[in-house]
Amino acid sequence: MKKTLIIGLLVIFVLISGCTNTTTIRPAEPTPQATTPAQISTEQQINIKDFKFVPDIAEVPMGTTVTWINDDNVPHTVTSVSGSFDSGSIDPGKTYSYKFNQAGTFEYSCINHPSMPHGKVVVRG
Ligand SMILES: [Cu+2]
Repeated sequence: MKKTLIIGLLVIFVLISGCTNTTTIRPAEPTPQATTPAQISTEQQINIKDFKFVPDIAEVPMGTTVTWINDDNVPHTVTSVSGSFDSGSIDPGKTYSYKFNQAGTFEYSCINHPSMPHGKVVVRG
């Protein structure tokens, strides 16, 4: 008889706590912080070393400024195959930067060394 009472009380307790849990109003989730406005500013570096663009394919988000660094001992150029950009001569140790504001694949070469493998910048929209 006593056992039944205890079990009964336990059942009631479980029911009450169950109900309590389901009716508890959870604190509001913290509102996500507003992300930085649309202006995304990222940078990508490409080295020109041993007559190669490293990396030869750079995938970047739109709006990225790509900077080429001439790590060789001779001048190179970064010249777009489609004509959209051209660094002119980049002396050893110097850099050239170009900001990509349009999505697409931009292939470039070095005018001084036509045998150099072309590089590519792939800009995601
Ligand atoms: Cu070159």
